[in-house]
Amino acid sequence: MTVFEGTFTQTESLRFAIVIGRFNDLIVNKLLEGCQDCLKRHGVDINPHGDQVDFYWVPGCFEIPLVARKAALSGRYDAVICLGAVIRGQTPHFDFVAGEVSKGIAAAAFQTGVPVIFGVVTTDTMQQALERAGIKSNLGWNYAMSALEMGTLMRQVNGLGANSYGQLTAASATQVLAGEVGRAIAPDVSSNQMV
Ligand code: INI
Repeated sequence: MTVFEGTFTQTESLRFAIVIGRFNDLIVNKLLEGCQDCLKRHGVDINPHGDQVDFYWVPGCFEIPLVARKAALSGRYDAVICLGAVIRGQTPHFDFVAGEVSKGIAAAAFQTGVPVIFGVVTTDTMQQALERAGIKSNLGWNYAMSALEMGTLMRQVNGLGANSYGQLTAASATQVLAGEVGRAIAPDVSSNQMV
């Protein structure tokens, strides 16, 4: 039996894209702050001129999936974090925007095999959005945690099984066997079985 689990350590080589919809920027900037704070406190260099995090700004949530998918396809990132805010009270097309961004983000992950984190706050009121963006808690932090967990998990999954080239990555398997990556208990890796 094998247990694969993401970790929140050994983050120095991870790379993230953060795709941010500017609409409702009061909320979104707070989510971004929480997200960056979490990454930084888990050892990620969040400097935009550094190697680990790139930032993509788009007008609103509707535009997020296109850029998120493109970023994921680039092969540069362990995870793509999508941040946005859709507030029902403000527009009759709440349902269209919320529906498209959620479907689009899910599709981007499925189509690319890269974790694409749904960091979009959808609320009925601005008050509720504020509560989720810092007044009570800051969900930006949680979204970064999901990205760390999924990014490290997928490195294990891709490394142990057939990776994108259909081959076992020996170095990754060795790391897992040595207990360096997560808590995975590796099976007979010579069998090259996908989990
Ligand atoms: N974009 C959001 O990110 N949040 C919203 O609440 C929102 N509302 O309510 O309209 C919103 N609209 C803009 C949309 O995302 C596109 O940017 C725009 O329609 C241009 O394509």
